[in-house]
Amino acid sequence: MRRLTSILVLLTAVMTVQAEDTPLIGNVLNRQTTSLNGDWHYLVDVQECGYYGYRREKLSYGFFRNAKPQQPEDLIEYDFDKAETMPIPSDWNTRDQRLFFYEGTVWFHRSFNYQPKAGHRTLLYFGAVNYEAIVFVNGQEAGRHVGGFTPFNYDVTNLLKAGENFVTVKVDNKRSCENVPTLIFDWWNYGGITRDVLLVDVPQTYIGNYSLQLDRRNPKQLNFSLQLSAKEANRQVTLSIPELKIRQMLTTDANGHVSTSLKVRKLQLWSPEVPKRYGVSLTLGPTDSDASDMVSDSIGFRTIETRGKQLLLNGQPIFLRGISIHEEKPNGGGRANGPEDAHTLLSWAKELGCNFVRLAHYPHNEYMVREAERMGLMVWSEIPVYWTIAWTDDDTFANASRQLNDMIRRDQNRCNVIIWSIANETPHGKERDTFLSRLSRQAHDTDSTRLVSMAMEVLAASNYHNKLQDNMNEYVDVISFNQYIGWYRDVKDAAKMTWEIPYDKPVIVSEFGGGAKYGLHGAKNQRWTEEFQENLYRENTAMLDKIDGLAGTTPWILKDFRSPRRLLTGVQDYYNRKGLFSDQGQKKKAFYVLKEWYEGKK
Ligand code: GCB
Repeated sequence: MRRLTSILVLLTAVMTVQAEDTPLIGNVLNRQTTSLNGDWHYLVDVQECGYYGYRREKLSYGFFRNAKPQQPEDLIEYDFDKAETMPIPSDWNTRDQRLFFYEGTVWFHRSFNYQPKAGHRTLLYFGAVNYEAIVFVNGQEAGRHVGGFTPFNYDVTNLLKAGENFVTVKVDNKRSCENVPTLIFDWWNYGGITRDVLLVDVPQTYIGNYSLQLDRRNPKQLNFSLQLSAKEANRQVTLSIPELKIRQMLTTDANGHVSTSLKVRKLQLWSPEVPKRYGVSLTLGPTDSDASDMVSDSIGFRTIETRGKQLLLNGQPIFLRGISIHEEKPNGGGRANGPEDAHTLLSWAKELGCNFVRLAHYPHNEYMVREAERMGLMVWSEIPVYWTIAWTDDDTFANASRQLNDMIRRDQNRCNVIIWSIANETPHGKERDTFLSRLSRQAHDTDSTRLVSMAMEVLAASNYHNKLQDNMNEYVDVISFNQYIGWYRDVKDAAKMTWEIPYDKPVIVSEFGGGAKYGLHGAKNQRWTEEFQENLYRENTAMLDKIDGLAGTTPWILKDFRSPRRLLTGVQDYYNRKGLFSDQGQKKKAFYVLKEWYEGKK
């Protein structure tokens, strides 16, 4: 017993070396990184006994200690080294058959060899973990994060040592009323470390994040700002864009911040037709010293604005030929990640004739946004404020607000992102309005160069007349709404419908569609057949043409996706079948209807 006590005292002392909560580093993919992707050991911990004792007290000697028996009689009831492995990033539901429906805690663990650079700092970065992550390095807590689709990082310099290290993550994807998303949502609650894990090597003070964008109103002016990781004054920052012959030296203020505006004369703007990006490099001096930092980027420039009911890209009216996409692998489901998945999904959107994608219903992985930018696809990016959130809960608001912030901070230099969406199909009410109007203000304050929208609902139509009425109209730049005529309502109604959107803003129909099982054929009134879906698309596109101010659509959805709400055996089998592609990537008949309609919108 005495031996145990002295070990505990020692461990508690070590525990006090806490890592700091670190602001999100920008452009992580172009930093000096070591990947921790690959095989991680995992343990499924249904009762969280690796974290809580039998009276639900928090253990100071939980699984994160990675303890090993020291004496033959020692009792330790777990061993990561003997546990099974799964590749990271991934989701446990499709990696382990036993975990297909599992919602709860899984521990992930790996060891790695690392030689920290003298005088440098190391960040531990996660692209996303769904839903709650508690991260430990060498047995000590580095930090915890809530929210399944945004990146986070910790400064783990003080927790690492030269040589063998280990990282342990407690991942918990239990749903709850107060979470964002909440208890009920129409997609699979894939659990796990679903995006990249990286060690980022940075100097003591480094380039934290930065923004380089075309001025909202003046296409001859670039606005630049940069924040160092520390409030260090008089550091020299050089911004260079060789192709534009720009080389600007700036000096940080007392907050470690620089900002400037630059006049540019001949600028090739980014557009879906010519997705031009410029090579940009940022240097923190003095160069050739250990204190220097360098980040390179590839940045495009464009303007996006509204004029009455028109949407203008680079000053010209544009129609958004879009499609909604869930972040699922192109063939067979499971969470998508990486450039190949992104390329395949986006190629399908291109084949459909799209110039726009709605990345629903949460921020997708960074590869998706970057690949879309490279391929000339504009993006709608959204946070999972979906259906009925706990509107009056302060923690819920803080969570949504943080997700919004981190989504914007990660992608603020991706010029293809034109719309930040703050919600999907939320119930009208004062408390919702307060919550969402705060989010809208936040999005505008954080980023003035993009538009804010949300997917609204048109409440039941009377006499075939649909009037959109939502108090949030004044807080958004673009009016978007979902409608399911032909699926949740008779398709024959489509031709009779009239639409009134009484706001002088552009309109996007952010969802419409219906389900079909690929390969199931029959009459056009037979539900679940490809013909039913084909006819629904015909009727809907004809109806949409009559909406005044229609500036784009993002039908629901590119590909069948997994959902626990879709239980019809033999047809749905836990897939929402509204895809234009099957879960295996086969095209359904409706694909061609939409493609043809989009042909006419060019
Ligand atoms: C909606 C939701 C979307 C669902 C879709 C459906 O309105 O926004 O998340 O998956 O309907 O299939 O019912």
